[in-house]
Amino acid sequence: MKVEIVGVPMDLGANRRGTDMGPSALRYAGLSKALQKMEIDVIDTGNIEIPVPESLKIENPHLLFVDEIIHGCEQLAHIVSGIVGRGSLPLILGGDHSISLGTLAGVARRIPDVGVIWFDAHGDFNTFETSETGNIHGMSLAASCGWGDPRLVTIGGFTPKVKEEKTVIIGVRDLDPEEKERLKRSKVTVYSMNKIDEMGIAAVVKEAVAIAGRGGTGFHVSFDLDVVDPSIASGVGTPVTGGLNYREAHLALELVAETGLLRSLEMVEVNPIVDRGGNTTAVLAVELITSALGKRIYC
Ligand code: NNH
Ligand code: MN
Ligand code: MN
Ligand code: MN
Repeated sequence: MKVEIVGVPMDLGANRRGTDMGPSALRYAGLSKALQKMEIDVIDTGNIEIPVPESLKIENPHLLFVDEIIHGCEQLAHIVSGIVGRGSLPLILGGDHSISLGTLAGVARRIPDVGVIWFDAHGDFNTFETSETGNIHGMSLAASCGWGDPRLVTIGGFTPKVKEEKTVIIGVRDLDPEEKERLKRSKVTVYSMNKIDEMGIAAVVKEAVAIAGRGGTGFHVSFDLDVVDPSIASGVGTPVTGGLNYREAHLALELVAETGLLRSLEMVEVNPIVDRGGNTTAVLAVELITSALGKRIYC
């Protein structure tokens, strides 16, 4: 397997500074070495250039920094599409979750019927009309499914990137009121935390890969680190209690790896400046990446 890493130092889509340091934090946590140890052929292509918010003016409070986010996502889409076209697996390091608009545009250009498994405490299913914050990271899944601002929806030149029927969210425990109604009306499959408590993470992930992987075209995994419980992943912008524990998070990605259907992977929302344990959230993210890419404890 060949993996190509792309860093996206983006925090324009979130309400707090710091996720722009996510790519550095993951590299500092030993990402490339960990993959080389697994005998994965890994290339780090470096970072995309993203402006800092201090250099920008807010034009639209309902779609904060929309122009700059679109510009960054168009670049990312181009790079990711190139990686998939070469037969490599793109590993995208966020950055806040708005970058998925670029990742999915790049993947879906090459794999039109791609599925998506979205690990997140949140739904990211707002539009500019339902968002209470104007932060685009809370709109990225909705826009990828074709809902919201026309410019966001058409990043990469086509819409939708993914079909709701092949979209699954896992780990949700914080939805805005109108976002919840939108999700209920959609064909997206949602496994909230209480569903995971009830069914167990293994059963949930097995159903999820069947839905996202239907037809055998494969799926993208978008992993927002805030899906993990803040007691072991404090370095995220919007922590919510009651998340996945250490083994649940690993098992979920181990089961993903087993399917052989993973086409691309992104790890987002790591914010090292609010991490209470040093760089432990990035260290955890690196460990989780190795699980998703096939590292096994025993068999
Ligand atoms: N739902 C909120 C919003 O739209 C919060 C989103 N925050 C996230 N999403 N971290 O994953 O602004
Ligand atoms: Mn998210
Ligand atoms: Mn989230
Ligand atoms: Mn809110």
